[in-house]
Amino acid sequence: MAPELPVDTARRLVLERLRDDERFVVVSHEHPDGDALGSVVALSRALRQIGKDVVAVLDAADMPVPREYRGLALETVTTTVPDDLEQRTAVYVDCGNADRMPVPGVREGARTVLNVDHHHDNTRFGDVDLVDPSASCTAEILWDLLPDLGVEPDRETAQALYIGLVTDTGRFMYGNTSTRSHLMAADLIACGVAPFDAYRRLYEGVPWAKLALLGRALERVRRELDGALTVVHLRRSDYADTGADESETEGIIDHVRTVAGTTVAAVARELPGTDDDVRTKVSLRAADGTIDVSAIARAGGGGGHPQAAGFTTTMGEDELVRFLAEQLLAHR
Ligand SMILES: [Mn+2]
Repeated sequence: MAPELPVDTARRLVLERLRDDERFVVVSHEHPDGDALGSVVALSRALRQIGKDVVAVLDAADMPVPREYRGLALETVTTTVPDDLEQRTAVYVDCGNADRMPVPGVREGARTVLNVDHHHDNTRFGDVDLVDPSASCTAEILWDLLPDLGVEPDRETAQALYIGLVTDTGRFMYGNTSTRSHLMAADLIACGVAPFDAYRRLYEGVPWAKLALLGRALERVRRELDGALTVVHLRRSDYADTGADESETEGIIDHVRTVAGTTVAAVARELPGTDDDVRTKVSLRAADGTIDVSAIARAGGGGGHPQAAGFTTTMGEDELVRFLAEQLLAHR
């Protein structure tokens, strides 16, 4: 593990590499969200704008990306790791820990590894770790680097950054929303972002199957500890019956977390696989800000932010609910 550098030192070292190196590979975490995808696209475009050779790689299993992110300028993203990897600087964006790296071999094979992220529990797996938990999103850290790289973002780059910003701040509503987030939004709008277009792409055009899955989820809500713990458990059959795909689980937790009296909200969903291998992905939210849910996620083998975290488990529904209840009581 690299020594923990002050953020401004790390920022300077990352800028040096981005300016001086010529060939890059840009990657993010598995099941990339708006910030991960927006950051991959924005950084790749920005570096190309200053003449760099950039390969942006997503795992084939993560393609195509969820419907709401298809407006991003993804045409240059590939699923193949370049064979000259040992001559490239790898930039990991929005990737909190080494277990969440879906593209195998990049970290081990690249010449240098830059780790640019805002997760407070980032495992600092890079040669240089620019980890700034005060940033609302990784896109915000990248946006802040652009002037020093001599990049004036074009409309597509600005849109990619904006999607990271809007999704990670919960449309400028979560606690990570700051003066800087709004200044960034103003700047990106000046670069040609149309907020209403971005809103429509991200939050409208909802497929009927997604609403049907939400209906199923709301029927399944369990409230434990007098409602302090609110859990939804979705089975494989729920996806088969409604026709929803996994990515359409996103957003369900935002309904659950708003219920009065909730301290921790959880949405668990069974991952695809065989009947004797049932793994469940659990997303957690701190609903009233009194508990650091990343501590619960770490106890379950995962990680994340104090307000939003997750893990994957082989526990069945009742065992999982008991585990979450115990954890909630232990961390309250
Ligand atoms: Mn993020």
